[in-house]
Amino acid sequence: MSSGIVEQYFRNDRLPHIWCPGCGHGIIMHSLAKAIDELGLEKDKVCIVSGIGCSSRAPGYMDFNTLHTTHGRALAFATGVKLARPELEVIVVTGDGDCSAIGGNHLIHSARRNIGITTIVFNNNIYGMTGGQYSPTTPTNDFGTTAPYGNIDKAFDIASLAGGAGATYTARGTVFHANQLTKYIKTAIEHKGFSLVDAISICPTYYGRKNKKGSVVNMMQWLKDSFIDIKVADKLPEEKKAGKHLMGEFKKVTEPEYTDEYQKL
Ligand SMILES: Cc1ncc(C[n+]2csc(CCOP(=O)(O)OP(=O)(O)O)c2C)c(N)n1
Ligand code: SF4
Ligand SMILES: [Mg+2]
Repeated sequence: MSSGIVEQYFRNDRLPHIWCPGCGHGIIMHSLAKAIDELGLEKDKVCIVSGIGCSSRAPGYMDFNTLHTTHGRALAFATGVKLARPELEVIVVTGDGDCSAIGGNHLIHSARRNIGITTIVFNNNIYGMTGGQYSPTTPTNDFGTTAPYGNIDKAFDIASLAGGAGATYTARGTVFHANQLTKYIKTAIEHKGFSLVDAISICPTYYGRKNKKGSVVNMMQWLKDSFIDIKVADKLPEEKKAGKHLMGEFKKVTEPEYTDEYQKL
C-alpha cells in the first residue's frame, strides 16, 4: 500500500488492511488519496463517510475526518455533515450493495437535491463482506451465494441511475484504468453539486470464484478488454461495441447546489 506521496494520508498504525489478496478496493482507496493529494486539500477540510461493507472499511485507514456509519446510510450521515459544515469536502465511500440496495433511497434523494457530496461507489457486483450474495449490480445470469441457479434480475447502471435522479456529475472508471479513475475522482471532488464515480472493482474471493472468472490477473484483463471510453465508443460501429461496457464522464452540468440554497433561506 505504501507509495511515498500518499502515505501521509493513511493511518499506518491501522494497516495492514482486511482486504483479501487481489481485492480491487485498495486501488480505489489509493486513487482517492492521490486525487486529494493532487487537489492539495488540507486534511482537516476533508470528511470521508462510509456505510458498512469491505469497501466501507476504507475510511478507517484514511487519515482525515472519517465516519464509519451504518449499512446503507452513509449519504444520510454525510448530508448532516455537509449541512452543518458546507465548507468541508464531504466524500462518501460506499459499496454497490450499500448504496444501491439498502441505501438506494438515500442515493436517489441525495442526487435529486444536488447536495455537494462526492460519492465513490466501490462496485464489485456483489456483497463481498457478507459472503457473496448477489447485489443490484450483479449482471443477469451471473451467480452469487443467493443466486445459485443464476441471477434473473436486471442490473442497475449506478451512474445512469444517479444521473437520472439529478446528480450533476457522473463518471465510471475501473481499477485497471487507475489513472483515469483518479482523474474522475478529482473532477468529482472539484465539482459543485452531487457527483458520483462508479468505480468498478474486483472481488476475486466471491464474485470471481462464483463466476469462474479465473485469477486476479484474468479479472484485470477482463476489465482491460471489456471497458471502453465513451468518447471512443461514440466513433465505433455498433458491432464493435457489442458486449463492451462504457467508462468515462457521462454527465457534467451546473445546477444550484443544495447547501447554497439552504443558506439563502
Ligand atoms: C442493516 C444491515 N443489514 C445488513 C447488514 C449486513 N451487511 C453488511 S455489509 C453488507 C453488504 C456489503 O456489500 P457492498 O456494499 O457491495 O460492499 P462490499 O463488501 O462488496 O465492498 C451487508 C448485507 C448490515 N451490516 N446491516
Ligand atoms: S471479500 Fe471480496 S470485496 Fe471483500 S475484501 Fe475479499 S476480495 Fe475484497
Ligand atoms: Mg459490493
